[in-house]
Amino acid sequence: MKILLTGFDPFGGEQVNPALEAVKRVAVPDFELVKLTVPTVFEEAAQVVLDAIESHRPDAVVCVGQAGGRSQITPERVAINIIDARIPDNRGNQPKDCPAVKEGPAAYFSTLPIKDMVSAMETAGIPAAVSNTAGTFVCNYLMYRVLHALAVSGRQIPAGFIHVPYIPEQTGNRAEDVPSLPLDQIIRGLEAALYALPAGQ
Ligand code: PCA
Repeated sequence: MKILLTGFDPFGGEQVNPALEAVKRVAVPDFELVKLTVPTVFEEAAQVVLDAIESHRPDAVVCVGQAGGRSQITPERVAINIIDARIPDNRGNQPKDCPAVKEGPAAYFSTLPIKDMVSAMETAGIPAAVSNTAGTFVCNYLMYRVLHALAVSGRQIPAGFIHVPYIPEQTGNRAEDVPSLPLDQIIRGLEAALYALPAGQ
């Protein structure tokens, strides 16, 4: 089983992206992992991942991003066909109120086993929950573009998105209480989630 596992680069003034740091360190000996760094840039993000799907022909696609402020690892249930950027991406683009894909369907559901992934993470002692919104920034955009491309090409492989919290190194100096999760827990959580993929059981 070959899994394309992607992580976004740091954005929004952060020095690190816990998603990328975790993706780099995830190890699941039973699977072949193809790891990819994705720029936090509209369009480019989708281009890079869709190209990798074409060249590597993975059996599953799991994209990972940071959701600052969350306290749990959250497999996303749904990607919606809207971009409404609250901050600029890493190239200064800040599109508002436009579709991810013109005339695409309103939304796509994740085709990852999100409930099994949450159970697997909880069993491993890692805080996890299904999320019902991937936001309206680059993460939701990438999830939508990947699911749309797979739907259009008729390729039925599990694909979707997982958001991870900040790591304590990002939140230590803030005055307000911002939740975080240590990197090693994010790594173990992602590993547990990957083992919930059908061929991993
Ligand atoms: N999180 C952002 C984009 C990149 C990332 O890691 C998001 O949630 O859209």
